[in-house]
Order: sequence, then structure tokens, then C-alpha cells
Amino acid sequence: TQALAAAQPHNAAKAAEHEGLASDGAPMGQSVEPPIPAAGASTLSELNLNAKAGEAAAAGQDPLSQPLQRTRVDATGQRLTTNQGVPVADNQNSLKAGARGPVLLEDFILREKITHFDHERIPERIVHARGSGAHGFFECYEPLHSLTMAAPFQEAGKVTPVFVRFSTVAGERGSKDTARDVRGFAVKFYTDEGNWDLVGNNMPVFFIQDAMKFPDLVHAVKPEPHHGMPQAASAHDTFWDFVGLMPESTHMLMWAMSDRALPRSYRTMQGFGVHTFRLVNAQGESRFVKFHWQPRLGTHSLVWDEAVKISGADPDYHRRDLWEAIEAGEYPEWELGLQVFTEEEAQAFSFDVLDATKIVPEELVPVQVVGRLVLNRNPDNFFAETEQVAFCAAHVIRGIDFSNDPLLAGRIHSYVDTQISRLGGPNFHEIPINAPVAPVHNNQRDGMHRQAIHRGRVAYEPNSLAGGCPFQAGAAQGFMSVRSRQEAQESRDKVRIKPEKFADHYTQARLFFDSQSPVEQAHIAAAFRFELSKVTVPAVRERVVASLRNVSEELAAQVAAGLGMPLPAALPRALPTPAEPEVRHSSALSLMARPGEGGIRTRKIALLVADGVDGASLQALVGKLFEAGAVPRLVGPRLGAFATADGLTLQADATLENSPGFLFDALVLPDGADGVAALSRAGQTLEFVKDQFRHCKPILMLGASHALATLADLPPTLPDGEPDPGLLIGDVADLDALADAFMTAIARHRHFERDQDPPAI
Ligand code: HDD
Repeated sequence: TQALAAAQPHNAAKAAEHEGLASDGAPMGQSVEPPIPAAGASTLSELNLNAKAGEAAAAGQDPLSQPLQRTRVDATGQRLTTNQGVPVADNQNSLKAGARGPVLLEDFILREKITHFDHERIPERIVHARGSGAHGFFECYEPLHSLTMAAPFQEAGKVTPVFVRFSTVAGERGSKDTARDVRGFAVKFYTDEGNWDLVGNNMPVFFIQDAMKFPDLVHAVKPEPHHGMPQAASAHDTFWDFVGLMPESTHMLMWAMSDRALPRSYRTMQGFGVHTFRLVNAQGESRFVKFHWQPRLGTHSLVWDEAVKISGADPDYHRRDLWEAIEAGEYPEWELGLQVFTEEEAQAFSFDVLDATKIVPEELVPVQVVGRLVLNRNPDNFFAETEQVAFCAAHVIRGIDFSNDPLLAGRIHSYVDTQISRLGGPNFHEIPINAPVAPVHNNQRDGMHRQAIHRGRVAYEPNSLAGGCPFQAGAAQGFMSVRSRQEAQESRDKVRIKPEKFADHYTQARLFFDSQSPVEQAHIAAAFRFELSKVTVPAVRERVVASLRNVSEELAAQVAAGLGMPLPAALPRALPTPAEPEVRHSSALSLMARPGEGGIRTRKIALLVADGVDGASLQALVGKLFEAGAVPRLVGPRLGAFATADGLTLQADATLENSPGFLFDALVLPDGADGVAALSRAGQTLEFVKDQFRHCKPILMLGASHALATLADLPPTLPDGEPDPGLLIGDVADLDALADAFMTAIARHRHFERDQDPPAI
């Protein structure tokens, strides 16, 4: 991994920068001296030998395509200047006519500073405004020549730099990370044949089938327009009104109400391209493809009560998690999987592959793993990179093509269009984070914020004055004029209708629900209950429950009971007798199906500390957890040093006040009667213990701390009388065995055997 990381153009100087060794790295200060003009200069400005003309760009080279290094700024050891490079002597006082006199209009330094400040904000994204990004690379496992010409898949071991942005959908830019929401999973591949953006989500289906409905969907889910509430939440009337009237959203609602809408971390969620795309090989043969990202750490989610509490204590929970993992060298990793199938196979499916509300079950078309994605560098600057990155569903490269999915068609338009207002004009592709590493040459010119200085007098094609350049790539270069061979053409009458199979809204919603584990099903029912309980218009609630009867009678009954309403009649179906599905149960659809590689790396573990605890056992545990790659933290009633019963001094890393229990994956309660008594005097300790228990997380209770279990009213066994495998109680004499059992319990993530609705604690 390190060798590959070193090979990354965006990463090469990172280590040196952090150690302050960037001598030939980031330019110190803002301006970079241009090189001396090239020998053999031939244009007027070159002959002029004005240093500003610079060196002619190397043939075929795009000056914008250099690594981000060219735009990095480092002010170490530099004096303060204006934007014009004029040194600023005093950055404290404006220019006045006398000490108590008026500020002078001529103070251009003050005016420049305030003017720039006044314009610092840009519009946030229409959707997916809240997000976090990172740099990394994609590595191909095997060449895929028979499937595609796409550059990243041409050689085993080929590495393509990427920038990835994860996001929530509904909330504004400053909203919490742990909203119940779909997550964006957008990957920009800087391939040597141009940028390819795979702009996906962490759920493989979507709410609507046609882009015509996208503005309606977004207007319904965003804060209601009259009072601007609620923020980052779908639990309100307009969202449920809309989806209740759009039965095609039912399948996506099952995913959005599942724990997938509450990822524990961006690092523990899957990603999907959602649409059916095409892979095209050098012969122009195309096959359909679905893209899957599978996290190495496995899939893992929060529970709702926990997500709500985290949003108060740490609204940046996912952003911080991603940042810290990368800074710690625990690079997040996913494998790319493809489901590849032919047009003929697709024709025979019981569902339409052009319908973005349908999956292709993995039992029908297996997922073939073709490479891995590693995120190994945090951005230098949030605005310059994460905010200004512009993903566009229209950005494909040769070897990747669109299908006729009508939702995708709208996206091909929308993304480029939205950047024009968000990023201020048509030249957003020149912003460093968006500039391809492949050369860019065309006759598009000018426009707001143009950076490139195009040489010569020719800006048209065909031309003879510039030798015909830039010339069409054409078939001779291996770029086909037929992009991909299409299926037998259907009737091309102009119609505003949907294909027939799009009308089956429930078969796959049922497949999803039936494929969940009992605890996941219970969480789905609870999520519908919660969301609909926030809806104020009873008819809206009824319509949604009526629709759920077409998915699962059991689910509808549970939700109706939870809302204290009679079960309404089932909603009439658009297609009374849909085709028989090929797959009725798909274990791949359960989060439990992907436990990951095991182990406890990067899990955050709280060990409570106070004066009078047993220090040696805590110290030993910290060492063991650290060795296993976890992140142990000593949490005390205050910061600072604590004197332990056995004469050690332990420093608290965090406090019960600033780091409540729900921010941790597991909890250790220490031995030592005095220490336990001190901890129990702080009300937060019992909340800590109760939250850990309620969220089904592992708890290790050493010696005297068992008293806290009684104080917190923890049930001694599971509801069925069996021992709770996530609740480990023992004496410090057995520390080694307890530590091993604790780590095994942490590796399991949650102990849902103890999950109860309503919660016992
Ligand atoms: Fe979209 C942003 C994913 C349908 C229009 N979308 C956006 C982002 C992601 C997705 C991950 C954030 C990119 C980033 O981090 O900058 N969108 C999806 C998926 C969809 C989908 C997986 C369905 C399969 N989107 C969709 C439709 C339309 C849009 C149907 C419009 C017709 N999406 C946009 C947008 C956004 C956007 C308005 C807002 C900001 C941006 O593009 O750059 O153009």
C-alpha cells in the first residue's frame, strides 16, 4: 500500500510536507516565478522575451493537468501581502485621518480584505450539500480487455488516482452527519484518458424512475418552504405525502428506513453506481454492468437512538472518522465489484434493468471483484478540494457508456448544469481538483474565470493554419466512431410513457424486506413508525401504511400498531399480477452478510478512569487494545492526571462531559472500589453505561465496577434468560482471558440479542 501511495501524483510530497521538508515540494509563498522563455520561441510574446510569457507548454501538455502541487500555497516564513503581492505592514488597524479620525476610503488594504471576505461563500449543492472527501487510488486486479476499453481496467496493478466525496442528501452544508438519509458515494477517477465520475449512493436503488420527478422529490424532502424545517430529516409531512403518492419509491423506502441510512462510518458502507451502465470493448461490443463498492471493514451501522445523540455531541462524526482514519494511516478500502450481463439476459429478467428502482439480485448475476479503492490522503484545504470538486454523471470515458435509464438521462444534463451556477461559470473544469490529468485540448474559449492561456490564432476546426490541430481522435487512434452497439431498436415514436415492467413497485421491496435478519426488520418497522409519527396529517400516514401492505402484511401491521391506527385497506397496485421473480431471498441484501475481515482495528474504546481505580489492569488493557489496532481512550470525570489505587498516574484523554458514551464502540469499567464510587457520583457515568447497553455494544466490567451494572439497572441476562455475550464481567486476575473475550465481542460490532423495542434501559 505504501509503495502504491508513493506512486500517486497527488500524494508524493505529502509526507515531506508534514515534516516540513518540502524543499522541492510546495512553493513557499503565493507566487511562483515563471521559468525563462524557451529557446526557439516563435510567437510575438515569446520573442519579446518578457519573463511573464513563460515557457511554451510542452507539445500535447496541458499546463492545468499537473498534480495539485502546482497550486499549493505555503506561507511558512513568508511576509503578509495583499492579493497583488504588496507587503502589508500592519494588519490590525485601518488607515485613519488621525488616531480618532474617520477611516479613509483610500485604504485599499482594508477594502480588499473586506471585499474578499464578503464574497467568500459559494452556493451549496442543491442536494448532497453536506459532505467529506479524500484522495486515493484505484488499483486494477486483472485486465478486462474482453469487457471494456476503459483506461483503469487495462492492466493488472494499474493505479488510477481518485478523489472521493461522501455525503448526506437532504441536509444543508453545516448539517449533522448522522441524519437518517441516503449517503452519496462519488468517485472521480483521473484516468489517463480523461476523468470518469462514478456518482453513486450507498443504496443500489432510487426513489424515482424518471428524472422528470427529481425536482419534486427534492422539494418534498428538503425543509418545508414556509418555515424552513426540519433540517436534514425526511420525517415530515411533505416527504411522506410525496412518496405515498409515488408507489415507485416503495423499494427505496425499504432501504432508506433500514439501518443502511445510519452508517457507523463512511468506511463501513457499500457504494453502488445504481443505474445500469454499459461496458464497451475494443470491438464495440457492449454488455450491461452494475457497479458495487464493498468495504473491507464490512458493513456496520448505528442504531437510531445513538445517531440522534451523536448528532448533538459530534455533528461531524463521519467527517472526523474519515479524517482520523486516514491521518492514522488506517486507509479506508473498498473492492470494486461488477455485475456484468448481456442485453439478451436482461430481456429475460422479470424486471427492467433500465428502472433505477430495481436491483439485479446477486444470486441472479454474481458480483465479480475487479479492483480496489484506497483512500490515503486527506485534502489540504476543504473549500479548494472537497467543496469545489464537481462530479458529473456525464463524465464517462471510452469503454464506459450509458444505458437508456430515464433517470440517468436527466443526470447527464443536471450535474454539468448545476456547476455553472455553483462554481460560477463554464470553466469549473479548470479548478485544480476538477482538472483532468489527461491533456485537455479543444477550441472552447474564454468565459468567466478562464485560467488557461491558449496560444496561437486558431480556435476552430477544421483548420489548416494550425496544421489541423487539435485533431479528432477518430478510429485510427482506437477511439471508435460508434461508441457502443445498441440493442435492436424499438419503435421510436415520441411518447411520454413508461416501459411496462416499471409498474411492478412491490416485488423487489418485498425481496429486500424478506432478506433482512429479524433485528433489521424490527429496525425498519421502528423507522417507519418514527418517521410517520412526525407526520401531522393522518391521511398521509394511512396512505403509506396502505402501501406497505403490498410489501409485507407483518410490517404494515407493526407500523399501524406503533402509530395507534387501524390497518387501512391495501393500496391498489398498478400491476396486479407482476412477473414471477427469479430470486425471493437474497442474503447479500442483509448488512449482516458482510462482517468484514474481523478484528477491531480503528474501533474507539472508552476506559473510564478516576482517582482510586485499579491502574495496572487499565494500562494493560490499553496496551492490548492498541496492539490490536483499536483506539483506546481514558475517559474521566475531568481532564488531567488521576492517582490509581495501585500507585500509578493515568492521564484522561477525554471527559464524561465532552465525550459521551455513544461516541464509543465499546466500554471498559475499571476495578477499584474508590474509583468506582467516584465514577458513580458523576451522573454521566450511568448514562454512559446505559447508552452502551441500549445500543447493544460490548461492555467489560472489571471487579468492583460490577456495582455500576446494578446502579444502571442492567438486566443480568438476555430476555430469554441466556447470558449476554456482549456483557463481560470478571476479575482482574483473569484479565488476559477477559481481554480476549472482550476483543472478540468488539469484533462482532453489536450484540443485538439484547435489542428490545421499547428499550429495556
Ligand atoms: Fe444526484 C449531487 C448521487 C439522481 C442531480 N448526486 C449528487 C451527489 C451524489 C449524487 C453522490 C453528490 C456529488 C458530490 O459529492 O459532489 N444522484 C445521485 C444518485 C442518483 C442521483 C446515485 C440516482 C441514481 N441527481 C439525481 C437526479 C438528478 C440529480 C435524477 C437530476 C435530474 N445530484 C444532482 C445535482 C447535484 C447532485 C443537482 C447537486 C450538486 C451537484 O450535483 O454537483 O446536479
